[in-house]
Amino acid sequence: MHSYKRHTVTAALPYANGGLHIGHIAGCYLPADIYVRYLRSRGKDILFICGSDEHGVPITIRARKENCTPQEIVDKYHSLMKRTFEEFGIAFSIYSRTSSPVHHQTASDFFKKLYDKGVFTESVTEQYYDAKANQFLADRYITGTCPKCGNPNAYGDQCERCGTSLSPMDLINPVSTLSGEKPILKETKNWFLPLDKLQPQIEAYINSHDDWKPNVFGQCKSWLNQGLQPRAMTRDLDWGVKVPLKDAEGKVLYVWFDAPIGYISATKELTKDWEKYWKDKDTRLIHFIGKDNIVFHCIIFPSMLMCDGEYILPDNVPANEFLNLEGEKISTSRNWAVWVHEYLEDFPGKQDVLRYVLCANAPETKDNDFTWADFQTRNNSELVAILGNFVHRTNVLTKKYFDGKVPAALEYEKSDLILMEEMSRFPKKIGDAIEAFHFREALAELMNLARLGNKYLADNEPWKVYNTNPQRVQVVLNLSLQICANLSALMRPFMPFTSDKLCSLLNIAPLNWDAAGKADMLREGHQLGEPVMLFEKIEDFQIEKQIMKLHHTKVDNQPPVGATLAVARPQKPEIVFEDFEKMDIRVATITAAEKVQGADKLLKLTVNTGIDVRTVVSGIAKYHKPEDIVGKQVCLLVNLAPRKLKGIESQGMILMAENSDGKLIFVAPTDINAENGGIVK
Ligand code: B3M
Ligand code: ZN
Repeated sequence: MHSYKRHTVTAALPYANGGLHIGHIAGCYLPADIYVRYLRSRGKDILFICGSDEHGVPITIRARKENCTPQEIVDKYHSLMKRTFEEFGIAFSIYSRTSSPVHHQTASDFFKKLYDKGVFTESVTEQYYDAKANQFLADRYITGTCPKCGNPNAYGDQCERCGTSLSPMDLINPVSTLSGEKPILKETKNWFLPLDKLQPQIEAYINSHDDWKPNVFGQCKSWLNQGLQPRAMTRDLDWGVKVPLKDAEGKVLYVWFDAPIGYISATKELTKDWEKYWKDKDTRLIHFIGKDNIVFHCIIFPSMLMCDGEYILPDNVPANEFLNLEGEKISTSRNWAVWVHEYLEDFPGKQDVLRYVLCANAPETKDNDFTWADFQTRNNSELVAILGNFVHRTNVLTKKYFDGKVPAALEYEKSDLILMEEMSRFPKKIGDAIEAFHFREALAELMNLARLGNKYLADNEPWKVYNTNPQRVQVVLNLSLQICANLSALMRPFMPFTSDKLCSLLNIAPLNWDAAGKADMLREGHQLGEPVMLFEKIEDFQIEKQIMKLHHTKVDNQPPVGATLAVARPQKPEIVFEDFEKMDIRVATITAAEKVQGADKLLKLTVNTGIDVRTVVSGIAKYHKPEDIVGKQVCLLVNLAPRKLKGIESQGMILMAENSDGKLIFVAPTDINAENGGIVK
């Protein structure tokens, strides 16, 4: 445990332009909440700060889309997110918003102080401008091709595919998202943070934190290696915190300048004592974020804090990777997401099931996948079968034999002593893992404690022993109940709702972390409460319904304007219609697929062409798993002369399109009415 006097823990301020999905929760809010709940349970002085990020282009773009004002957008989504967090049990000390007057004042003062200190460089530069819309095109108002990875849909501030932070000038083939037009260049004055000059200080700061998660530290190093560039801290926009200077009409602070200051303003709003949470060296500042926010929290915000000079710097930034959903990237625009407010409606009272699954499967070290099948399995075979089952059996047996009162443990056997010794180690094991931000490991240990309990019951078989040796059963149930009490305390950071239920079942007030580990948490004669089920089975139909919903509400929109290959190959020489007509292309369905031994690129496919069932060998193994493509309809060139590949005769060729990253994707009928054998022409 660090010897800090207090902690300030922040979780990234979500943009108030939509709801919260499981990716947000798994990436940032749940780990932060577990961490904070743990430290609170250890009696630490800790603030947990969050709020809505209500400025920036994401908000104004949404307002245009929904045909209303930015203020209406942030009001709507701020209250939705606030309520969702509350209902999901994310226990912020405060959930504020950056449109609040306190924030505007704080951000404005922060800028002014740096300005007065001469920190910023003022420069007139040419920026992209949409002549039709009469507007400068900052950040997400502009898209184009990423110069790093060729993603044709990179934003003016960031490429979401490769994570590179960009400026509009970096984009190849820039396009205005307002009009779809090619923008012109126009001069404008802005204030820049000279990150280039600050590089040595930032470098020293980052290097003193080589204990950060490898993904975080690595990203910072790669930024530093490329050499930091000055970055504009103001924008030509009308939505945001006004730049507090005379000659700055029509300009606002860059959203990434004002948003992190939102952590400070929210703290101010919460307590008069805010300064000690931000300026006292005995305070440990920790930012929980998703991986796309690393540079802002590890480089830009610390630079701002350094320039001010009075603030402490983030001591750790435990960023997670991304969570995918059913094998695909979560996407708000395609509505490929599980929305937490909808989950809460569809699974009332089951916050902890989702909390459990998202933690057990958190993208801590690499991107991970959420599937509804895994959700069901983890509920049924872990929460119900291990944790719930242990608590239930202990409770029922105590009711049956001892009227629901904790029996006395008069004489321990060796196996009991071993059990107690093992039990005593859990608070430290779990706590150490949480402190190291290894939340999955911590949760796995919690389940091991329940497993230990199940094994103890199974080994001792109180239901068999009672008739001959009721005294032995007293000991066994006493210790099993002690495990239950331990579980109630140790599960609290992860599953607070279930911990409450378990406390009411045991008829105790919530126990602190440091009380756990012992075998005297429940006193002899203590009356247990009414039985409650901690978890219940989730049925197949509930899962099927969710999967159907996902597919039905998915928006299969075409990629936005500008989604073309970075470099398209030139057109081939002209052909006549008769040339084309020679090709017999049919709709066909893949009915079986397997890997080809000794060829890591090839799949052996069985396809129903409507004419016959035949074998096709296809070089797509790198991009598609056999199990994912069975049942898929494709377009197949059926009259291509057969040829042998790795000894297998291939009787046709599947049409595929090649993406800019070389990935082969299916050119397939999208209409479910397509019939095998249909001619493609
Ligand atoms: N609103 C970005 C995001 O949601 C952002 C975080 C601000 S934290 C100060 O990705
Ligand atoms: Zn990129």
